[in-house]
Amino acid sequence: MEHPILYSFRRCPYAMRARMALLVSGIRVELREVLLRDRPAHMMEISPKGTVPVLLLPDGTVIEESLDIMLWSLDESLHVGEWKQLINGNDGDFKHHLDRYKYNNRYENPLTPEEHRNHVVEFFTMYNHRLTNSPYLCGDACTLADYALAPFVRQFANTDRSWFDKLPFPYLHQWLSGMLESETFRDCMVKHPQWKDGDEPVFFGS
Ligand SMILES: N[C@@H](CCC(=O)N[C@@H](CS)C(=O)NCC(=O)O)C(=O)O
Repeated sequence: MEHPILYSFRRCPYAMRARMALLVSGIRVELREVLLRDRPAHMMEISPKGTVPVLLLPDGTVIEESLDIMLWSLDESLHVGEWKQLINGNDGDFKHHLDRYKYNNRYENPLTPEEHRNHVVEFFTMYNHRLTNSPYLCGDACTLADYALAPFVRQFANTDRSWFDKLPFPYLHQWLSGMLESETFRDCMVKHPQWKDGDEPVFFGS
């Protein structure tokens, strides 16, 4: 095996952040597009927890957390600022409230969608404040925290686009548009058919 293998799902925000990190790092991988209801046996063998993304390196190492894929692929010069704190907040409380806002009836005893939405807005207040001082979350360049958080902010925004657009956070709006219009994001969202064992390899990245 010459290239790493990435098990991925196009619409998964964790997989998006991993794909963006691989793209900006110029790492070419064999991409295996997964359907979560029909996960490949090989993926479950190497990573029984069954979540995407999963990256299998040529030496047999399995990286099965999106953040670890990002840290492995992105140059250390992009591990800057308070990325740990921002990603912990995103993957913790932000994601908790995002899921309960978007899929409220799947949860027992949730707050109302509006209450969950308000908790997310607390994060946006902080992001917008950071983005008042610099064009990206941790400074003048697009780095780890931006790639890690943008897919989740996008998911929130797409849940009720006109409500999101009316929020008084111009710097956050500008940042999200910039991230989504970037070549990296567009390239990471190219569609691939579901991978089946025996298919010809499909490559992703340069
Ligand atoms: N902590 C994991 C979370 C990944 C994750 O939850 N991915 C979702 C898709 S967006 C998934 O695979 N869900 C399937 C499941 O939980 O069974 C990471 O950062 O990679």
